[in-house]
Amino acid sequence: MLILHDETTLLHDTVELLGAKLIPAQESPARIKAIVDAVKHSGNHELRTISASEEDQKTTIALAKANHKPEYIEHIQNVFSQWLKEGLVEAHESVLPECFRLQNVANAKLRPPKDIYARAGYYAFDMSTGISKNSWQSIVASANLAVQAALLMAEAPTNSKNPFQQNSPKLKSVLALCRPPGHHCTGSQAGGYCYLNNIAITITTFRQFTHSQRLRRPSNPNFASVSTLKFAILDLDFHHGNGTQEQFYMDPTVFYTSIHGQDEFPYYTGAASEQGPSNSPAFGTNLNLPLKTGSSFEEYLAKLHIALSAIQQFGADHLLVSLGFDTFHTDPLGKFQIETQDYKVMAKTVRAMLKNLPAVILLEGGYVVDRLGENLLSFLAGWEEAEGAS
Ligand code: OKP
Ligand code: ZN
Repeated sequence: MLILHDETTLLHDTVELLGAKLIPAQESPARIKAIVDAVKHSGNHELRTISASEEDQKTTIALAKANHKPEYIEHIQNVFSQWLKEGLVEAHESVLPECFRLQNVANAKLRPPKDIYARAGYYAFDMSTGISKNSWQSIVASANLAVQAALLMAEAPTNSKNPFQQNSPKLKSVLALCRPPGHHCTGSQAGGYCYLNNIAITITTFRQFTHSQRLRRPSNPNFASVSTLKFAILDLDFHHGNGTQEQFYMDPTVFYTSIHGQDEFPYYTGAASEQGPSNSPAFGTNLNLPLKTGSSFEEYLAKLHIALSAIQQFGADHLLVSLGFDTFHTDPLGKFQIETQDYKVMAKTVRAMLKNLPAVILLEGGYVVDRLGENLLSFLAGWEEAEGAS
């Protein structure tokens, strides 16, 4: 498997609340280090360590604006230095919100508060999503991995600056080691360790690319089909990807399906009844498969078959996987009974049923740091076995 990594993703280093205590965030740089080490030692995969150029960063931010409000992006980028200047935070500390959006009957339209301290709460929905000195760099590097993964899969035209496309013209799958993850944040609120929705940015990249390709090469034989590209998102993280669901809820060209812990974080979404807007072409393009906490891998597989059949029926052009290893049986944030060897079966099942779909796999959660490497390798082994590739 081709695996994309950027060391800048390790810089983000924040804290979260555990009960009344502030602890180092479970979404730690050590997660990526553990995965990278395991991949290197396995020798079975092609690890590409990249670094986002200034131009890449600009492109990534521009693409992110299709999914996030500009003022939200500006806030995430600048809030730490603003707080530092005001003496609200020290260089080694993190911005954490305190007062959240408050709906009220008299004022339906919410506006960001003038108070710089309060604004952190306007642009977040929980206190697990701190912003440290270098968070922004990691957030952009993470999203850029998603962009580069899409560019690779989209087979950039020869006049593209994409340095990878020459090497891998028939790439079937790519994995991006995104950190921070992306599936919880919304268009204007960070949450659940997420700041930019990497999956949504991947889709925007595909669309943008096909758009420019159309302009450049109007005689492209795929001309008719590229304009109606369809995407299927399979969310395998333990938590419901509320942010991704929201980004595409009204969009009939994007199918979202998720298997996640019932009544778990983020608590207010993920019900099976959330199927898309009724009386709309997007109805039925959202499939939530909540699973009781404590469920076995057999119970998980039953849901997975439902998700995969639905994706087959939808008929997507691209598969996007939100991959989380917090479904692992000892995960501090997950509550399924899944073990290392099960990830091999899981991946093999997915790839066997969706064999010919070009796939972009993005890392989301997974918090048992010293088992992350072997769990990922197990997943990749199953995936490649089904793909029949090296
Ligand atoms: C992100 B992903 C402990 C609460 C943690 C946030 C969970 C985020 C999961 N302070 N709540 O989907 O793995
Ligand atoms: Zn998760």
